[in-house]
Amino acid sequence: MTAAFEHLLLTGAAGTLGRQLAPGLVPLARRLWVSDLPVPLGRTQFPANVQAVPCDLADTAAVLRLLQGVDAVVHMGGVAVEGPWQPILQANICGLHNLYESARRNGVKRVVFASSNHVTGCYPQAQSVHPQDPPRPDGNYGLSKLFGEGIARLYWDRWGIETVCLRIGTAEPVPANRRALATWISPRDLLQLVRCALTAPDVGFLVAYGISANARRFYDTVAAWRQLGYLPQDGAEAYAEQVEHVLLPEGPQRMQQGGSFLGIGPFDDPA
Ligand code: 15L
Repeated sequence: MTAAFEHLLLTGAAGTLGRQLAPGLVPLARRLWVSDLPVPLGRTQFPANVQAVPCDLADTAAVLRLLQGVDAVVHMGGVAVEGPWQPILQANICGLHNLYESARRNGVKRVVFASSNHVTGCYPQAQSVHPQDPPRPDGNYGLSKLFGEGIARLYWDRWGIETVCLRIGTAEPVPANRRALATWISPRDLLQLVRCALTAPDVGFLVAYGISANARRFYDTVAAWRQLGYLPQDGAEAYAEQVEHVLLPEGPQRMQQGGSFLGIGPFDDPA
């Protein structure tokens, strides 16, 4: 594979998805920088030709420096689960604003943004959702990802930075319950999807659900996948016998697309 980018940046590189993706992104760039908070980054091993650069996304000046000379960003950084507002505000909202503002000032051309299925997690599981249907976030985390999609749209419309927002489903080695038979994405499919999102021509602003070829999917994936050239190799149905009896608790967690996140909160954050 010839390098598509001179200088590619992966944020959230010490997280589960960042660690999984880093080796597969190496062939795409002459220089791959990987970033995360100093402590988790220091504990993580990366391929030899990858440079690790610690950075707190909430630190405006540090993010501006981090993006100097960068052509494209795979943004996996931030809080990845439902939880109280303040940490999500800092990492997923202030951090993302810093990222896009620095991208604008540094001439970054494209961002692949790890959005989430939780942007539409309050839809019933019985309904098929298209990326252009109205958002129905299922908590603070889903709401922050909706902000992410909003800032991506703004920076495309005003400043010409392309973004593919990947509403990633359940990115785990194998599906663990019945819901995941709809939402699962395998490690190799996730890598293919991220590569497609980095290299597909003329994406402008695009939202795509990130799952494998799951027969029970909740989403209408056809148009966005075609635009990206994404052809998933795996499907959760292969695991149906093992996990379809594993159910989330009765009620919203079982009925709505966001699953277990519908069982978390409210948080009664301190004022
Ligand atoms: C996500 O967006 C989360 O980052 C992850 O922790 C899972 O909960 C996943 O969605 C999911 O919905 O299974």
